[in-house]
Amino acid sequence: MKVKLILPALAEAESPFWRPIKYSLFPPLGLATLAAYLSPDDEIDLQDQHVETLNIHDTPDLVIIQVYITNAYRAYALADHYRKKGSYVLLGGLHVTSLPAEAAPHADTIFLGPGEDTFPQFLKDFKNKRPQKIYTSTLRTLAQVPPIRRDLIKRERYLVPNSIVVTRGCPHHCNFCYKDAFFEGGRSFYTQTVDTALAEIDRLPGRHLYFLDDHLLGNAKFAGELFEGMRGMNRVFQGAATIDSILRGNLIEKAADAGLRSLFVGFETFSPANLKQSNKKQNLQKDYRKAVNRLHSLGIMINGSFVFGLDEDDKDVFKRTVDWGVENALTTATYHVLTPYPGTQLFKDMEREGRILTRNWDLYDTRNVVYQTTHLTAQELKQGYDWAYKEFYSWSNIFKSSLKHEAHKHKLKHFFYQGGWKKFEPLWNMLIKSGSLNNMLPLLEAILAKVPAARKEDLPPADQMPEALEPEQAFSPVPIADTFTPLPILNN
Ligand code: B12
Ligand code: SF4
Repeated sequence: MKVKLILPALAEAESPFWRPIKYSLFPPLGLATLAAYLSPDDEIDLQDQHVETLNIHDTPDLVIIQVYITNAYRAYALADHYRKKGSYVLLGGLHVTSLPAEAAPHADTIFLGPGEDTFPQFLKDFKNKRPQKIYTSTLRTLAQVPPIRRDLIKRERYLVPNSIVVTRGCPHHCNFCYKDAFFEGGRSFYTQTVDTALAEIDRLPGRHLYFLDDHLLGNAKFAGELFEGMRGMNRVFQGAATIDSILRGNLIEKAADAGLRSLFVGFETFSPANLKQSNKKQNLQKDYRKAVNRLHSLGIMINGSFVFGLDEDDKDVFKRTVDWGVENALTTATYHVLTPYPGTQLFKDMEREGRILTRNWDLYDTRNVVYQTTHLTAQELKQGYDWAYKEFYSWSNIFKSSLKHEAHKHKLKHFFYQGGWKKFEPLWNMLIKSGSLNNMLPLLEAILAKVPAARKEDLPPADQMPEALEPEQAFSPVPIADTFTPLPILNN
């Protein structure tokens, strides 16, 4: 059977703010996971529209399309196209799960929730010529998951081909998050066995890994054993976790020992009222600064995530948030305009209150205001969000926050990491165009090498601190392999 798997490009691909590098980070892991259930005899073509031009002139027997909210319209158009040609079309993923009635007219079969239980069932039914219209996932386990078909991934097109997920979901229930809706009808947080996770890690070439798990430290027992098992593997990795898990016990030290070098942390807001409204209990009464210091003392860089537009936010929230990030030397910051995704509790609440202003899903990209705000006007919110990004990534703030670190090496890492991500766009584009993005991987691995805790003798004399440098100068005199830090980060 001829099978085509497609990740359609997000709407942003056509916007003037399109950043090719952001969409050349990670391969389509969900689709490669599903492909593992296909037969070795199947002729499989996996296409990711973010990194290649789609060939739509073929006629596969089966077409599998992954739908996110901002690629939904494109996904539906592709589905219609292939159905007209006589292919059998499947739609699944987050957006289909949130709005099955919207997706169903474009597909022969739709899938709600994760695919590990429903997709193999569909394949059996399809073979027996009895496929159903809808499959809803209820059995939540990663026990029998076959190895991901990574051979179908065009590794050279991605900066981070070694993305990996070893858990699904998250133990928390923030009201703006997709996860409760997606995992409805079954467990919403579960893990692989430690042995399976270690075996998958072992199969990945090179040193660098990016864990895409929502909350890598979410199950302390699993994570502790995983890090224990990874200790001898000589890996460097990045991931995401919550504030409370950073502050609790010694899991974060174990993670650092295993190779954790940068962490995505959901700070979201400083307001207890906002946290309560968002049901973000795990952040309530937690000392954000203490979490930051703990990570820095372990040489772990921080990508802080913040949401603007929660009901208690006022005009000062943007400056407060940026200043805090600079003051606390966050390496990168990801800002979001609050976005009520369909299916979430937040969407339900806002819909009940008549606050949803548009159902144009292309605008649900966390950069646009799609709901009725309270203290801020929509314009203030959008302008404040844009200002926050510009301000945090201004050269003066990049300098300022870099200098907050004690170790000289850490200062330089921070400087180039932050600058590299936001200021080197032409270089990224050139690498993508020339197909050599993946050649940056060894550099990335070198950069993620551990920064030992600062000792006094490591610090250069005050007159040699990078304060004295102008931005242009700062790039040239430093050996690039030691400092240039093009670290990929999620979402900004
Ligand atoms: C990697 C990632 C990205 C990458 C995506 C590129 C890529 N190649 O995958 C990048 C960096 C580009 C990205 C960008 C953004 N992302 Co993102 N991202 C993720 C992340 C961390 C991992 C995705 C993943 O690989 N999961 C692991 C695989 C195994 O799961 P999966 O993809 O869901 O696939 C499974 C099922 O969905 C299902 N399935 C999927 N499709 C199909 C189809 C069929 C037919 C079947 C049977 C089954 C099926 O089967 C698979 C196996 O179970 C998720 C969080 C998460 N943990 O999932 C957020 C997530 C998807 N991102 C999110 C957001 C908000 C964004 C941004 C808007 C953020 C921003 N401000 O920029 C942007 C832009 C997206 C946009 N404009 O819409 C939200 C989505 C919310 C929503 N309701 O859509 C998530 C869920 C994060 C969160 N916690 O809120 N993201
Ligand atoms: S902690 Fe993160 S992944 Fe977990 S429910 Fe909250 S927003 Fe979602």
